[in-house]
Amino acid sequence: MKTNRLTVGQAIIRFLKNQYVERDGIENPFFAGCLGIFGHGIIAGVGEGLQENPDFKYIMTRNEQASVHIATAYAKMKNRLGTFACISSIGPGATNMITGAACATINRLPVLLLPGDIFVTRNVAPVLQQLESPYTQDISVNDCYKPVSKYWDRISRPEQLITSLSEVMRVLTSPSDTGAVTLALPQDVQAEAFDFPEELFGKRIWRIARPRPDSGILKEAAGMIRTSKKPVIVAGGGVIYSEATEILKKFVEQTGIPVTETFAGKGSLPFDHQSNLGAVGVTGTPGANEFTSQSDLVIGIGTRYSDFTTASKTAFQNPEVKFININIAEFDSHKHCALPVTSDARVCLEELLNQLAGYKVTDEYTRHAVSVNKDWDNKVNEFFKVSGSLPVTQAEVVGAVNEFAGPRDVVLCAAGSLPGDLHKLWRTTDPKGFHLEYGYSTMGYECAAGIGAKMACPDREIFVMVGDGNYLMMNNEIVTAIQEKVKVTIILLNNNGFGSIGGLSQSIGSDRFGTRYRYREEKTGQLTGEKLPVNFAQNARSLGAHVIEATDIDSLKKALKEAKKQTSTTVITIETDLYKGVPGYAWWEVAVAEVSAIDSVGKAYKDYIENKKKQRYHL
Ligand SMILES: Cc1ncc(C[n+]2csc(CCOP(=O)(O)OP(=O)(O)O)c2C)c(N)n1
Ligand SMILES: [Mg+2]
Repeated sequence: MKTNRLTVGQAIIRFLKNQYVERDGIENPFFAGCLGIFGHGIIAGVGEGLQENPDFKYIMTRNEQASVHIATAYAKMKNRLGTFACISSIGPGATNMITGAACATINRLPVLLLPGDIFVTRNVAPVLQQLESPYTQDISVNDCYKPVSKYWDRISRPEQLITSLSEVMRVLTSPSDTGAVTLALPQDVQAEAFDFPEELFGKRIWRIARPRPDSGILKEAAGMIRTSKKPVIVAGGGVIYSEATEILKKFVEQTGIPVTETFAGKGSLPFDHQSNLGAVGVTGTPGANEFTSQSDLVIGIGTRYSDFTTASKTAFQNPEVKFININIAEFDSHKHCALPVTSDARVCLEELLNQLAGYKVTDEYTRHAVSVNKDWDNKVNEFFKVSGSLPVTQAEVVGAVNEFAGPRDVVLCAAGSLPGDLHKLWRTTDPKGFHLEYGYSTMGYECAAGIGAKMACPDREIFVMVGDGNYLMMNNEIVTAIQEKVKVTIILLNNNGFGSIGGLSQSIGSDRFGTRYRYREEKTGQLTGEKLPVNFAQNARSLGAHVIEATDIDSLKKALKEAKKQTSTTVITIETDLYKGVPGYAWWEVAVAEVSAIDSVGKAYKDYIENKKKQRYHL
């Protein structure tokens, strides 16, 4: 056997740079490189391996959590056909990546995490940053990755790498099982040499299959559709990741079945397609929610049915409602006791369409879909209309950015009140135009993720829309964007606090307690004083960004034009109204205190119990 004497760190990098994926005959390297921050737990192992392999790009970031967000956003834009490896030292560097890992796993997006780990030799323990345990020596902070990883392993001997790396790739490239994969790398083992078999470093192509549906189940699905009166599609992220948007369009044009879209599924059809009812669920449009509420057959395609999609299980009110779930993951296809059509969305829709020849919903049903669509379009125009009063509303900002963005450009967001407004209002024209991380809704995702999205799609403008709270949580990667000459446009909406959680607080009777960015006031002892003097423009400028301060919609429009001409990352700041939001058209279950000394909480609890009555089990 021909062997190569390499350290574990060197072997990992040599292996990673030879992994490729192929789908539909198109082949690409799976890893775009490695992101991270060095420390004593990684520098001599993987760090040295990276230094020896300059053809595997190493990008230094500012926070390990952000590395994972960059990788996640890259993977999302690549429809899961590419990602980055993310490295960290041991201890806090490693635990910093756990939030990112959870975010990737929940969103079903592949990221490879390589945290350093404590010495396996143990005689030097406790090493700096080591968590000691009085009941076992076989534990470290990296065990915290277990529930948030789809595959987890620790390399305690160099040769374990040989069997582990194939599992790493199997899971990362599996459309049904993908998520965060964690390979914990003890700092001594990383630097140890071993005679690795030469074949480990050969080019390997992982073929991404498109599993076809079971023929019997598909026939049953076609039968259910034919006998349904009010079928509706819930399009999730799976439609986009499987590149099923073209066939979905054909499917709805032949059958007339209207489409509603989840956060990850928005863009499955262009917003102005007559059968696209738009956003569904808690942040859905009135039309989409009316259709799902009355539907007797819900066809979920590539959706996890999160509580935002199901309006906390109140979205489907027809007593006869049944579900067909087309999903690559068996786990999701069985949700709501659906007919489980476990398969790739694209091939499944092709086959299903063949079985539906001659079937079409009634003209009346189609006419109604068209009419609610028109109503919503007019409503969006109203929200986008500039009133002239200051501070501007968030909806006016969304409107201005949406109007300015080109058809292939991308809006990117994750947490706050923006996701809901964007879900409802944004007019998406391209399947990759709407990048919302709303599986984990990670505050801090935005600025980092913008870099990943731009690296995946350099030919698109990336508009990162971010609230002041999210920006304050993680704006550090602006430095990385400048370092890598990656240009994104960040629109920072400052409403001096949490519009989202403030509104939520009000709805549970708590009067926005603890949700505003204000000085602590002596008189009240609470955060009720003047607004805090944060200067966002100065902050962004200090990190190296080009900054434009807008005050109204006119200056915002000018700023967007100027930002487009810039070649480096640009931050546009604008103050927005904390209180003027877009209304919601469905319920979301958030717990309310059952007993309270505050009257408004008692009232909210009564409403809560009333709303809960609409909740259903789908059995
Ligand atoms: C890491 C994290 N912490 C807390 C939350 C809960 N949370 C969701 S949105 C939000 C406030 C976001 O503030 P901002 O970015 O200013 O947006 P706004 O609500 O004002 O629209 C909070 C605290 C979260 N999603 N993620
Ligand atoms: Mg805010």
